[in-house]
Amino acid sequence: MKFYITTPIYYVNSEPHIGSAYTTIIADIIARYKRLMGYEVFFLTGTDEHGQKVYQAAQQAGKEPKEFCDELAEKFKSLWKELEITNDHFVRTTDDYHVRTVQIFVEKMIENGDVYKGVYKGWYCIPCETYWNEDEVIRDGSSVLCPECKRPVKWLEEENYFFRLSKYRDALLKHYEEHPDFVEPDFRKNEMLKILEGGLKDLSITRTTFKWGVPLPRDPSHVIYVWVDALINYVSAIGYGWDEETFKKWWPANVHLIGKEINRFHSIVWPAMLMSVGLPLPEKVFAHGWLTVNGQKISKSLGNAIDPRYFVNKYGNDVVRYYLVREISFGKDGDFSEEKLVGRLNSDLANDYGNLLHRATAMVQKYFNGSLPRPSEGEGIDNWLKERYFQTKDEYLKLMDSYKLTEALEKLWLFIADVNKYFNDTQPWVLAKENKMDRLGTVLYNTLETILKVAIMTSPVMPDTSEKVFGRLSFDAKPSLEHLEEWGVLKPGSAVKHGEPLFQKVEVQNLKKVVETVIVEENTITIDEFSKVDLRVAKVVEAERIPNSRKLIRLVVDLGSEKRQIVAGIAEHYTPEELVGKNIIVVANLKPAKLMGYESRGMLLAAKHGETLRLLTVDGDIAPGAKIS
Ligand code: ME8
Repeated sequence: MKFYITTPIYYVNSEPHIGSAYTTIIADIIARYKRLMGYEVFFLTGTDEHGQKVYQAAQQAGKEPKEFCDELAEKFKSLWKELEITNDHFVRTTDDYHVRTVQIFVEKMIENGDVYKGVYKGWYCIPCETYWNEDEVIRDGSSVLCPECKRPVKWLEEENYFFRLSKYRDALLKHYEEHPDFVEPDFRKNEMLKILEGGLKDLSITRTTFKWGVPLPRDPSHVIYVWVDALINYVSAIGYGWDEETFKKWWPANVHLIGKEINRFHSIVWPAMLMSVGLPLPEKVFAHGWLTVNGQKISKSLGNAIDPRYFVNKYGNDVVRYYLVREISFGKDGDFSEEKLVGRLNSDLANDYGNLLHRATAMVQKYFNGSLPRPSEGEGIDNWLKERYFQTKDEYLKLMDSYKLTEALEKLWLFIADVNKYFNDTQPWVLAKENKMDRLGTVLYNTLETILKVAIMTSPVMPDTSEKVFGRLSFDAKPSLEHLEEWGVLKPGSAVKHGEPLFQKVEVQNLKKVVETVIVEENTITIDEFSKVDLRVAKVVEAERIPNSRKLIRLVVDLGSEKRQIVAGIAEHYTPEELVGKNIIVVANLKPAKLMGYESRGMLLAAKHGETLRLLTVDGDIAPGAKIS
């Protein structure tokens, strides 16, 4: 039995954040669960490195694109290592095998008659790397915005190659009909059906106005559209075009796990591309919701990215993983809250789970010398516990198999509450006092056997904790489905180790602002970065309005060692006469720019509030050119 699971490959325009970590962690949980169930698993993640967005980010960083991508790809890899992600491969779209496979794939689409040359006239959103039609963009005054990310789009007019996406509409609808679980959750499938029912437009799949991409072999002045390039990673990484045997082994993927905003690419464009080259479609696309902060999507470009390391270092991997699955209802959006994380840690993990193990192992240590007692014939309550276990196990497996991860943990914790009830109702401390050692041994055995089951079932979510529990219970087999199917896996007489509680509780106070603090820290700069800005006092010696401009004034300022021309948009707030003689603050090392034909060498600083604008000056007299630090 094989299972092939993928995450999106992440853009390397910026470092990974809790959003990309979320998908990767969930995929890791599913991969570990499938391994536990006995599947041979291939778990793929990686980075999306071509396209305009990444190219621009490299330029802004002053680096060659490949060098920039190498650095960022390393950051993703090292974060996944820290988060104990068990991916089997990490694909990079700049890898040679991937580039060749993209070329083979697209050439095949061409050979199959699905590509033609045309002119693309329309909008393009660089942050989303997405084409938008006139009727899709948002108009806001004079701005034209992307309907997805609400940032400005650019007008494109290029000769491109087009993929006959429209041709596949009926075949896609048929596939959706025949495979009702192809896209999940249901409400996401319905969004796709609506798009399909509205009809599909052909898709531009090459670009000529920039070069950072995979060249089209037959016409290398074109580079292949970054989304087409990226989607092909799902087959390039497993050998399409270079290792047919491996490819056959793993394809089709069992699930592409993605965020909801890229569902159209995965549930419409990608399946149509696969149909075009004659490959089977993936079994499922699962589009989960977004992590939000105060209702806003977490993303680097919105400036509210959270570094998962902060929480992992503070609480540990397992707690963060448990929180993400248990608290953020899988499939839907959910707000990231450290308070809620701590709430889950204190109640579900420390109280319900950790404390139960702690109490049981303490009693085995005290009354049985740390050796697991042999259970006797059970009573009604023991049978009830066993029944509750088998019922929970069945429900848990079923829910996990259908990607209902949050509900699976809910069910499991209802069971843990029942194990606590069992422990309290059987009153082992009274049994000890009354010297009913046989009965006490049975209760402790049953309690620890259920804890072992819980540790096995939660091992995909909290692998480190489960390892600890296995150690305490001297369970050294490789956990598997078999261990869940039978009761009595623990061997009487084996060592039970009592130790530190599994989880430490955390005080809830002072947490409210922490998420905000992390975000602010992400947006802070170092003193070195600040000192790159050369701020100087400058005395205005000349000022005049620029003819035909409502806003611009040309200033000549004295910087002590030199005089400079600066053009500033302040004519609606100051007259030239008011300016002459003022000591103002300028950024002296800004790259020169031309405004209405006038060179401006520097920028003055001003404070703005609503319609009011006031220049920054110094408090008292000081020599022109004085440095501000
Ligand atoms: O879209 N909440 O890359 P990307 C939950 N390169 N998940 C989030 C998230 C959030 N706030 N923010 C990001 C791309 N994600 C393309 C994909 S695949 C062939 C090409 C996760 O770096 C989520 O899985 O923008 C989302 O779909 C993905 O990161 C987007 O990553």
